[in-house]
Amino acid sequence: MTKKWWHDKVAYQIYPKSFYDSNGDGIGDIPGIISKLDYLKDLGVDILWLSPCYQSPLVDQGYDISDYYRIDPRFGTMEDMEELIAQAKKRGMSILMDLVVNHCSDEHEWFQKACEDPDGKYGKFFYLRDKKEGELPTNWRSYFGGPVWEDLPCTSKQYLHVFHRKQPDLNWENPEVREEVYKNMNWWLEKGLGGFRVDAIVNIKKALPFHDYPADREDGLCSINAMLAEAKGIGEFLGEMRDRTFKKYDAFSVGEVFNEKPGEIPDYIGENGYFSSIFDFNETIFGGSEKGWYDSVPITPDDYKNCCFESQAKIGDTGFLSNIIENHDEPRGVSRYIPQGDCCVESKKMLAALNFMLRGLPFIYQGQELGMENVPISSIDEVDDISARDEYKVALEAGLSPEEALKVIARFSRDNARTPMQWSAGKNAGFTTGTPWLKVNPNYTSINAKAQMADPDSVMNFYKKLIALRKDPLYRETIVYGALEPVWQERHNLMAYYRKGEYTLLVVGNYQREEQEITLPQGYQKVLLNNYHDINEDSGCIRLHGYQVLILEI
Ligand code: TEU
Ligand code: CA
Repeated sequence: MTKKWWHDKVAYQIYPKSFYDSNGDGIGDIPGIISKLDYLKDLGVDILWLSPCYQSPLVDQGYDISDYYRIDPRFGTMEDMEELIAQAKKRGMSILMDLVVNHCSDEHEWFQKACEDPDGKYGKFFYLRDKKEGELPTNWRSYFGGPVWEDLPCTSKQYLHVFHRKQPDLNWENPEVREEVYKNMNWWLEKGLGGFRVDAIVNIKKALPFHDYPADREDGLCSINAMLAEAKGIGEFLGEMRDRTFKKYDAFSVGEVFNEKPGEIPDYIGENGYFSSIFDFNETIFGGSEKGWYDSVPITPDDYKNCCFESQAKIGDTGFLSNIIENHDEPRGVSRYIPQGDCCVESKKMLAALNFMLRGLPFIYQGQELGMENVPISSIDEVDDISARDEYKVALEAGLSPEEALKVIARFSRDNARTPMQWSAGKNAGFTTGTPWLKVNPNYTSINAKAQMADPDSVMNFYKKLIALRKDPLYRETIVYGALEPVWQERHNLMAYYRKGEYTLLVVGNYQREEQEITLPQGYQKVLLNNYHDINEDSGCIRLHGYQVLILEI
């Protein structure tokens, strides 16, 4: 495998709106990020992915872009962005922006022009169909609920949006659209970006000609996945994108891809893959249902383990997965992957180590390093996330009571990850001096960065140790490139694996509150990390404490 500059890095995702507010308007901003660069440097992360901060109506919190060449004034200015790139570089860090090009905002100039002249140049930037009374062009359901078709204002046409109606899909079959996208990407890369996280990219290739699929809910509509499963040839677009943009800059790119077929992995992330890496969503997708969030099955520790190992086996040494515990679309990982009632400092550290030591590139989502948890909600009116609001309706329509539906939303709402970063025990968790745009999780008085910095046993300091271990010159090669081999996979509530390279490391986590025994006939050389202060052992037999995790050199 050819070595790449990003292989041994650690990445960190920033959700700008909720990271740090520098001017008291309640909204996190780029100057706020700049002021926290030293915090991030101290944590040890190298690559910073920023969720979108381009000009946007913020209907989907920035994933609806109305100008790809502008920073939204709420987040700052272009000068701020340039300053951020420069300040990051000074500290040996690189910035990734979010590339959202499956769709733009309906407030983008292209869409405005398409409304003015649907048969002209910009009409061809979108998927438009003639409107027929009482009939939609297809029966597809948008990701955020309802049909994907909406009337094109002041015309006799309708346009396609697989996400929100304010996110019209761009027509990637049109070479002019692709040119515009590449031009913009190169413009940003010229500014010194490290690369891009590539949003919702699996959606850019549609199965043509459009047709209906069997309905999968009472609403008579079908999931977009039915259409995507039939769409062939996305590789042509992605290969072109790679050659015209990333490749020229040796940029890092990570794709939001979750429906690749096993045989296609080398195309995606092999030597000359479309992307540097793709996210592993196996655990986040687990238990999901086409019916909606209300119908999903909770994940158990054994499921979690099997999901991780399945992904690892699938990728092998073909390339690099990007491993996540959570992101801005998911609930907090500690609230999801740790059995209810057991979420504590030890179990949070265990989850961190088990995920972080997997083969691939570790991504930390803001606040994950503090063990931030899901936020309690008492009414649907408190919820901002458009996806959660739709899923609430879906749950009610399926017959759940408002209380039950609210419980579902509390479990899955994307707001869980979007509450303001908890910097201190001060007012608004130290996030803003004004009124935060989204409610702060009330647990900030006990879970916050300031307190954790001062506590050697905090979750944050454990993350620092994990990051330092990945960078330790002695073990780096093994952790970055070493093979992953599951151990004792069939054992209940135990997740263990070897990382084998120049050294052999054993990562083992007791995924339950009860103690559990393991035997190491050959013993071990050294303890590299332990979330407890002791190891209870007796002649080759280790009695692991509840949620104890160990990283041992064998
Ligand atoms: O998400 C793409 C995606 O697949 C979503 O359907 C995701 O499953 C959903 O958020 C779950 O509720 C990306 C972004 O990460 C997300 O924040 C955006 O809303 C979406 O694209 C549209 O740009
Ligand atoms: Ca602000």
